[in-house]
Amino acid sequence: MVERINSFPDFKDSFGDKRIEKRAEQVLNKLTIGRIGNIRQIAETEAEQKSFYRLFNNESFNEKAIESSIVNRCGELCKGRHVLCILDSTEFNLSSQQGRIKPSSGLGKTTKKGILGFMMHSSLVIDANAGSALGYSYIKTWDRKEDSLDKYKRKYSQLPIEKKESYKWIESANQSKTLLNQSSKITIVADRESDIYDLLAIVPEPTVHLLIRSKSNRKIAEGGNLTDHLDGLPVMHNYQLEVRGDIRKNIDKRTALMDLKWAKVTIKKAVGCKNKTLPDNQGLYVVEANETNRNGGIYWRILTTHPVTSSEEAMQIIEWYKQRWYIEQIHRLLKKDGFKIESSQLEQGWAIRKLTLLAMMAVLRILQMMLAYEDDNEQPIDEIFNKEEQQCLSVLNEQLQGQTDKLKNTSKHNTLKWATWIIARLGGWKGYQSQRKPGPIALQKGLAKFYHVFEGWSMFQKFQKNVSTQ
Ligand SMILES: [Mn+2]
Repeated sequence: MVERINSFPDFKDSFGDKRIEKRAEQVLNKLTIGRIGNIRQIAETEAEQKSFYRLFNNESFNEKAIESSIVNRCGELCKGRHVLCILDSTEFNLSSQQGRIKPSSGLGKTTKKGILGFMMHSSLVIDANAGSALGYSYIKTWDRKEDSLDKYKRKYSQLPIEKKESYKWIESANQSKTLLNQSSKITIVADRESDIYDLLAIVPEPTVHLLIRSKSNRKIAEGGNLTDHLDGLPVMHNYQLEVRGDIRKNIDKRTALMDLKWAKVTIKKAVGCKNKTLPDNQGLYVVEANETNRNGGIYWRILTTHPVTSSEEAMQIIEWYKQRWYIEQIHRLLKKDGFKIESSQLEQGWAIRKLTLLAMMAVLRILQMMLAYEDDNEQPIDEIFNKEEQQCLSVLNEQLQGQTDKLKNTSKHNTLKWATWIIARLGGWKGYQSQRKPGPIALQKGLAKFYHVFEGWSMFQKFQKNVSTQ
């Protein structure tokens, strides 16, 4: 049997200090159990609380080292697979903590005027065929300088891309390429903010593809621009899209009727592109999905290096782009429903940033379980739970299954879906076949309960072992 690599870092040899490594692992476990990014609340005793604060203020426990222990794990997991690297940025606003936070401690401007915070850019890695989440191939946090002049005064548009914040798209794509060089194929997926000519020209390789939402109505060598070109084409395919309603974003739940078009195009180099070494044009495919008969409905125009010559291939592009939703879920769990990073109560910006990196790993496990139910992706359990955890899950499984067939864990024993059924049941989910899939809150609650049980269970195991060897 292949030895499966667990997607979670153990921080072994990460910080050059055994005590720091052990403490970091402890905090990650506590974050998973505590379901909140607040040190005071996850620590059980005052001494523990103090030791956690010391950890976050320790300079050997640094962001670079945390990042590499997280991403290196992902590199090993990706061997031989086609992976999607879903890139996205988000910002954390620490307005409620403004009075508490020490000045010049790693926070800066945000897009909200006068509010301190920091930025994060990351790459979530998903198996393109199985649909399971494997980890991250890039994570970086940074602060925008508080005292910097505005973009106009800094002559921002004149700067080479390496000097701009938007270089993050190229840097994260390049790092993912290097880190995941053992994968069979990489597809970089990103939203409109990443529609940058430099990215289109630099990143693609025979085994590295782009799949990005188009923002600019670029000029094309075929004549005219993208919009005109697509408007001139007939609708090539229709499909239906189930839209999840979202009251906060004013989106109605509905079945959208979509028109699909695709074409091969040659995009011309952008006038604003400062890099003289890049080619004057770039061949790509464009896929357009447009909701019919609805003003302000869904409209996606996607640029990709994957060949698109049939409706199946065009639909595959749409399916892959849809998976961008998962990185938004990660950001939401970090901020709102889950870890509430924005009210962490730490006094140093650096510490909050390090905490956020650890919380990214805790959130990953929730996403992995959500995906296990969403797509039936059969992710092997060994990638998420170790052998001892699996034994404990087996015992719980017996307890949680009912007398009737309606309440049975029907998934294969070696899959994450099997474990997810147990975890979700612990979190209050009813578990009937007919019921809705478990949501993030039930999974978080269930995971917390599971680790409390597991702690006791492993103590008992050790005790029994000691007794039997005496
Ligand atoms: Mn974005």
